[in-house]
Amino acid sequence: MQATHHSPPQWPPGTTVVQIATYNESASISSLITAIHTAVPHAHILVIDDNSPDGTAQIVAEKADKNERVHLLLRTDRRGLGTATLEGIQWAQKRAAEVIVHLDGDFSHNPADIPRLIAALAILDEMPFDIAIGSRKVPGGTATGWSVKRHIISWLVCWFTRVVLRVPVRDGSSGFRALRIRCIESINLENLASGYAFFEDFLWRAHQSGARMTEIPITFTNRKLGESKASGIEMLRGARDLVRLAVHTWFKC
Ligand SMILES: Nc1nc2c(ncn2[C@@H]2O[C@H](COP(=O)(O)OP(=O)(O)OP(=O)(O)O)[C@@H](O)[C@H]2O)c(=O)[nH]1
Ligand SMILES: [Mg+2]
Repeated sequence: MQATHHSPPQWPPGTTVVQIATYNESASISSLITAIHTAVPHAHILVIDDNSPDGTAQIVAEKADKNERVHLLLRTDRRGLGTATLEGIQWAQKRAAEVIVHLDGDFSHNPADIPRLIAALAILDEMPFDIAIGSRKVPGGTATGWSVKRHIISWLVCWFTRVVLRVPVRDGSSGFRALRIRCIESINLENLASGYAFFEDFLWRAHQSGARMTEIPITFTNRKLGESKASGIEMLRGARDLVRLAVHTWFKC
């Protein structure tokens, strides 16, 4: 099985790519792909898998063989949610996609919400939005099934992003977003956080480059299948990356 790197086709204007970074999501990936295509039938779906030992990539490859709108980007030499998400964005950019949506591979994000996120980008006024965030922290948004500890960590990270990093959104750590590809061209993508802090780092850079952001309420459901990859060590790495960003924000170094 090979990643599809060579001579990418150019898609027609208006193409949407929905991407999912996966590591050991074999329990949910097949039904998630089906649910995404039910919500957005014309979208291409890209799964970026880091050679999961549980065979997630094989499941996706079988679906991709049968459906030209399903794609697998298999990475065999590296790991990381941040770098996987970034590679997915760049993969779609090379194919001239217009909108990218990314979401988790464990059904915590409801694929039925994707059309609302895309619609938020399409609102026509003088300056349409570049990024629509599926937000748990605006009225109507929520996270279900979380422990008190998880709520506190999430609150702290979002507070830090809004107040210390000065990114004017309430749910800066949401991994459920729709992005207009055009705005990515003006964002500096070098040395983005490679792990879970990718999402805050990306928004921070987007804000610096003048991207317009909106938040759409969603219900986040704690994973029911598979296991979390958000280990203690990943959380610590994320915290370190956020502190680095804060130093940069306040001291410009
Ligand atoms: N490609 C890739 N995907 C990853 C990696 N780590 C996590 N993911 C995926 O990133 C998404 C979010 O990871 P989760 O483990 O669900 O993290 P979380 O939502 O903070 O934690 P839970 O609420 O416990 O599920 C899932 O689709 C994971 O499979 C990685 O190293 N590489
Ligand atoms: Mg999850």
